[in-house]
Amino acid sequence: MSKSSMALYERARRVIPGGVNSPVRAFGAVGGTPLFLRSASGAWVEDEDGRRYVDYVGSWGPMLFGHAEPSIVEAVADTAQRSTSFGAPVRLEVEMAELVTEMVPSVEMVRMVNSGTEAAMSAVRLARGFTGRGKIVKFEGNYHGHADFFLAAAGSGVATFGRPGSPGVPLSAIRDTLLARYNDAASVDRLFEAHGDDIACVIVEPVAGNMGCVPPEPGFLEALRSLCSDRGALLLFDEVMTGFRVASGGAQARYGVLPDLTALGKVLGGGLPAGAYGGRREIMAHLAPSGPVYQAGTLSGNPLAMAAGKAALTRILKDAALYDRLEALGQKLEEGVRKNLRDRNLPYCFARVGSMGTLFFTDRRVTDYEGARSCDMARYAQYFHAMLKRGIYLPPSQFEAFFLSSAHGDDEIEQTLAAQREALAEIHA
Ligand code: HOZ
Repeated sequence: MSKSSMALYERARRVIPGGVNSPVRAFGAVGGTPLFLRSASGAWVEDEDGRRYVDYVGSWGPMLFGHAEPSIVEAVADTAQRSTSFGAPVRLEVEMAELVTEMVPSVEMVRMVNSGTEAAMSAVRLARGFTGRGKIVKFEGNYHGHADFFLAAAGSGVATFGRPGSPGVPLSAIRDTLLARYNDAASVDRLFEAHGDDIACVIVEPVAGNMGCVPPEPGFLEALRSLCSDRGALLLFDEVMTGFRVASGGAQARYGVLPDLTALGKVLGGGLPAGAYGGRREIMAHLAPSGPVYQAGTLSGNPLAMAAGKAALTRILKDAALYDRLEALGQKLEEGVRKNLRDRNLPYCFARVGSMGTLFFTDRRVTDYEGARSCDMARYAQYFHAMLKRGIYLPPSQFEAFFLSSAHGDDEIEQTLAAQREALAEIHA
């Protein structure tokens, strides 16, 4: 056990609610003391006691190239010399917007914000403003940040702590949030039947990552596309996790289904706080100051975040084989995990899309929130700690995806699989 982390956690709990600035970090679902990390490089993180771990959290997604990637660090350091914020337009914002519109197929115009939460909630406001309709459809177990109207059957920390929503969210805020079942287009159809012309948008994680990784079933995203088009509602992809992660153009490029609006974050900011939302020009033109839908932010388009994001996106564009390498790495990990679990009589479901995935402890194939919740959380907690003590840092919740980076290599995968063999023997003893 990390002595320094325990000491820091004690101090933290006196001055920070729960000792953390974002709930899932607290290890609430797996027990024990969260690791306090002090540095990281490539695929490795180091805790306050100097112990090193192969990192599969990747700051919850942004670290596509691993930690302290030199081109990102240099870009940030260089930009910081000329000010950390202007609150005025800067060249880097234009360059970033050009990169995003070049890379993400459905995005013709884009607005920068500071987080994925802000991107998703602003995109919904725009969808409502554009359509003049009030209701939204979201999927159980999907998570779009912590805006009030999203906190109904949400994934991530809300699921981790087994809450239906959150105190403080008035019923009036979620009255217009309609819930559908992930991978079940018929459940969306029924909502359209009942609420016809009142639905402004259907928001979906095209690959769910906040109830663990749950890929879309063939035809699911296509069905959402046609339902929205037929009913005059907008299709909003929350690609905060999948954007620049499952392909350079995100899930919409990987699956060939184009939404009307897209929320971005994580990889977009290269590890600095950044989010964005974008889409068709005629919709984006409704945003202030060109249109009436208001949204603003002092630090939006912040030069440090834009510099880091530009460095990350430029690196993606320069490396034509990046996603093939990530896929090969993911495949190697998956094959090893399946081999380790063979003949163990330990029910599991391994889901993976490129460099994101989840090992669920359940005897069924996980396709929706109910399936994700059927998992054996106690077993995941045992597994998590058995891996942690062998130097492998996994997400501390069954409801979060793991992430690989381009800095992971064969050595890290082999070390992970060797640790897993021992861990499985321990938890299955
Ligand atoms: N909601 C994030 C993962 N899905 C967690 C962010 C954090 O705790 O840093």
